[in-house]
Amino acid sequence: MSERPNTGISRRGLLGATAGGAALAGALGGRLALGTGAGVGALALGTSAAVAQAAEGFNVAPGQLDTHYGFWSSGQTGEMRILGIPSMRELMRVPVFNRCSATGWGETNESVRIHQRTMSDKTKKLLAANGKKVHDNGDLHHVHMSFTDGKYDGKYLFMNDKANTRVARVRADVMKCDAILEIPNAKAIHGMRPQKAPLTKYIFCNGEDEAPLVNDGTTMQDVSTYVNIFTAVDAEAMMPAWQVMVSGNLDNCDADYEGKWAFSTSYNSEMGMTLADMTAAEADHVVVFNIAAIEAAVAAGEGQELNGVRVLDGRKEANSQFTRYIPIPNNPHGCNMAPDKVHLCIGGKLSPTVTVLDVTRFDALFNDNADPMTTIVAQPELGLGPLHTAFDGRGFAYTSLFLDSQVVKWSIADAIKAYAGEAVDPIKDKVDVQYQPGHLKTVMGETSEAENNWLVCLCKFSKDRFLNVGPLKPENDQLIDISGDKMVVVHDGPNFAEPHDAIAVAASKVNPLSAWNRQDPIWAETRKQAEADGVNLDDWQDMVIRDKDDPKKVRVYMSSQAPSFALESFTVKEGDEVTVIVTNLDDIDDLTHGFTMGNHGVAMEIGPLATASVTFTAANAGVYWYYCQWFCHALHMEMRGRMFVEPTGA
Ligand code: K7E
Ligand code: CUA
Ligand code: CA
Repeated sequence: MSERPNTGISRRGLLGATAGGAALAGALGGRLALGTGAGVGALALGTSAAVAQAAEGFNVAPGQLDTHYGFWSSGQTGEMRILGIPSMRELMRVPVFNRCSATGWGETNESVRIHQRTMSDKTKKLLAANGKKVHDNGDLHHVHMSFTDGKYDGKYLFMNDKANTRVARVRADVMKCDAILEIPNAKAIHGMRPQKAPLTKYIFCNGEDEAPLVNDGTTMQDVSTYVNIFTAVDAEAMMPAWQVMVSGNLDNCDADYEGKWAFSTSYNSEMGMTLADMTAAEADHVVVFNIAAIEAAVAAGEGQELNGVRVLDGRKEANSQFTRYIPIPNNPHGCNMAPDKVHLCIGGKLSPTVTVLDVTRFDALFNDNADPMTTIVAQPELGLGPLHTAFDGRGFAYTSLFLDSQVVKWSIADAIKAYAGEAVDPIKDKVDVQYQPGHLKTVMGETSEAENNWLVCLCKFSKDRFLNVGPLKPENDQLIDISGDKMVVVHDGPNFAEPHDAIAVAASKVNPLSAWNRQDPIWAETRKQAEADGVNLDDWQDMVIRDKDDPKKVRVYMSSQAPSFALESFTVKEGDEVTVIVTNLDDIDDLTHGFTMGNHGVAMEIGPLATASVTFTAANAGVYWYYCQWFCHALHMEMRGRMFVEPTGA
């Protein structure tokens, strides 16, 4: 019943039944032959003994720890997730672009300040007009860690929000978001990568959607005024450093190991507005960005200043030293730099090929105007719908085949030989995955320290792999053992919408705190306000303060120690703007308190030694209970108090 993985390209009937499969099949001009439906249950495995052995390695017994952190994107859920590898257990969710009911993220004053800190004035006005404090949704595709010398440095995690053109940063010491930047001028940040070397000075951000550079409605019907924008964000300041206008749109990106280049794929070199137009050309391209040339031009004040950012013209017709365009067939997608520091792999998507570029030849593109085709050193035909490529430390590459629902293992060296005319097959193995894989990641594979143990493959469809939970199904994150010659799928992991990408990081690189530092900058403004109010946040203090200048504003300071809040009750008036500031004085491992105000839509997390605050409007007169919603003590239920709301005029 099982199909052998190495007998060429398998066809699966169920592919045609998916929207993506159907659209792609159409775009492929019917090249996708629909099979017999044999795909279901046709998991091709080497031997059951190999599976058992591999599964043994993936089992993390109770009380044992994973060897690696996995940092997962969550797509339209808007959060970052932390999983253990190889157990694939979800360890934590870190809200970023989303509103989180548990932690109060998106509503606490600290998180709202982080959302608003770097917003453009225009955005603030728009939001004010909507009566909303923040966008509380996001489409988070890519999570990447900061680098030093081509290795993860354990400092930050960066992530994109395609929906609202933003990037965010999570501090790896506390695993909380500490900056969100809405990028001006660009539209829809999709591909996003930190600079790998000498350190992460920039976050490279691809603008996927085209729009007029000055998008004020005056030329919106005139597509010839549309541009796409590549942005470098200063990783420490979390502010835009510079932008480059490009020809064609921008999809995924990566950076080299010398700090000289960034590169981005484009699927819409046609600048088409319809599916037919976007797939019209035989080839699109990769844009190579020359960072030194761009920095020199920015320093010299070239280009134009727009919304506080210097914008350079790197479009084809500008003939600048900022960019070069390398033709790639056909609507390419993935953009992955190999740990050998030389080879850049571009997934062909509509082309069954991965194009391998030698980045050491990029100097000649700029210095000698070399033919871009001279940078292509291999173009192996791997199967249908190649999207992304991952790498181990042995020179093998692993490419996801979306349409074939497979992962293909191939040798970069053999692909280069084959391209030069030698009779070698670069393909070493294929394994079925369930189903339609997008990103896939080896452990440390986007750094110079790639390992040879696990491959995580993030499948877009789970279909029949789990109990049916209704029309909306989970995605399927699969763990593949790559330690031997044959790849072996050892674990299916259902996951909620919608992991696109993940990275796997050795546990030794990540060392988060167990309790907060009382001086943490996240609540610096709250601390400043407390000092102005004469409140010592580091003491078991309780105070209710009515603002001298604005008598509608009340600040309630209380600390918490299991199992009680310092304040058993406090009193405000109807319609008061109440800010509750809670400091958790417990420093015991894992002793988190919460603060929930009944019937006010207010709840927040207060971790060990943290301060958190939330502002709300006191509702109609009456008594309202607040309580700790984080189970903290045998008397946790008793950890509650009353807010008395007096009628106005009382
Ligand atoms: Cu391929 Cu947004 Cu990285 Cu999804 S992208 S798969
Ligand atoms: Cu404090 Cu529950
Ligand atoms: Ca195209």
